[in-house]
Amino acid sequence: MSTTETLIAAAEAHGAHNYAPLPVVVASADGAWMTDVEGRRYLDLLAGYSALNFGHRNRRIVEAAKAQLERVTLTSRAFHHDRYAAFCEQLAQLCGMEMVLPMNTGAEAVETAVKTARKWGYRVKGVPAEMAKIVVAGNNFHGRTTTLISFSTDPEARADFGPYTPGFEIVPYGDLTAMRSALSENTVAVLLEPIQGEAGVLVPPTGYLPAVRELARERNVLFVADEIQSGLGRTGRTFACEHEGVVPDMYVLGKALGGGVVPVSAVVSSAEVLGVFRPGEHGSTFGGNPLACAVALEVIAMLRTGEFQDRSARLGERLHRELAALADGERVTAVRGRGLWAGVDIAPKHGTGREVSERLMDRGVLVKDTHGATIRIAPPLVISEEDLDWGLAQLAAVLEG
Ligand code: IF1
Repeated sequence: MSTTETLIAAAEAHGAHNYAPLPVVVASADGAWMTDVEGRRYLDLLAGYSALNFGHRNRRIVEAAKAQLERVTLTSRAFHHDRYAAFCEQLAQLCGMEMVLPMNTGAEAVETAVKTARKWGYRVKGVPAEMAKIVVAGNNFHGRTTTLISFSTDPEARADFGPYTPGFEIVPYGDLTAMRSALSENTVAVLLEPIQGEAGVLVPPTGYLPAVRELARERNVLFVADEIQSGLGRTGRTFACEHEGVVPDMYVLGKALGGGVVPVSAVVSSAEVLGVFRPGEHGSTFGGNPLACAVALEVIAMLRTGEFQDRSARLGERLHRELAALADGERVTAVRGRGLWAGVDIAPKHGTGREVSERLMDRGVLVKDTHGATIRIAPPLVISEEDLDWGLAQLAAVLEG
């Protein structure tokens, strides 16, 4: 057996089978490239679902992490530490908001948003006890906790994990009429991905997000934007909401905030909204730890210059131009996305998204399929034009015959 086969067999023997990874075993990575245990190189066109926006082992981020590793890594929130204030202040500023509540994973941050909205509903809006409702969209992906899968519409994510958390109403994504009629006196929040990732990089109809923004304002409902995947440069702006001039009441951030090094997530909002918390009401052992703050501070500093957003916009145009050329119905049937982010529907005669992903892997390109026919492309924002072109040429070659 090859090293790859041996390691995969061992992983399957002792690791739960909650994933079906492509049969590649990565040993090292740098920038937009990964190297497997056999020494083969692969162009990473997934970037850890946007967790690696700045590339693998980004120099600045690794240096920031190393420096912090030599000072202090964890204090717990029982004590203050000297990176916390700067992290909160600078993240709030990047978001144009006032307050930050740090957590670790995306799912924890969405859970935090749910708790924040409910508490705000009871304490500020005046919703009767236990009556708070949150409106969400069909085909959403917000994470895998029991509450978050309670309002998933994906049977794989949901089945056999009940009983489910009540208090959520699901409306079709992009349907303003449905959204309007779902809002009631007891609605505390609308929770949306401004572009739905797992659903296949679904961009809502133009005008939908601004209309929901306005509706939420009129009805005294919090507009919560899950920008865990879409935020922090991926779409060519700091936030996907910006493309339509929308400012939500709350951003939920994760993935790239940790620079591809450590899990860092956060809820960012106004002092009125995040001000609802009192000591003991919410938290996390690792949330806002010194190492996480040091890494995130470097990420924030990098985003402040706008260079990664610009790069994503510029390379994104190139990506979408080249994908549009493949979208002749014979090779690709549809392309969606913004910036360096695309959902590509493969014509049925070329097999499933998974099969195309495997053929791309054989050519040294790594992507991930979703929903049968779709592959999603989300390269590190640091990818070079030449590498991007080469990766897309491999896709074109796979879709030849
Ligand atoms: C996996 C998907 C992508 C997210 C949004 C919250 C979370 C995610 C908008 C939770 C996480 C991940 C999870 C990852 C695969 C990936 C994913 F296919 F599952 F949907 F990117 F498209 N909000 N998305 O996209 O964040 O708790 O994972 O940190 O393997 O489950 P998390």
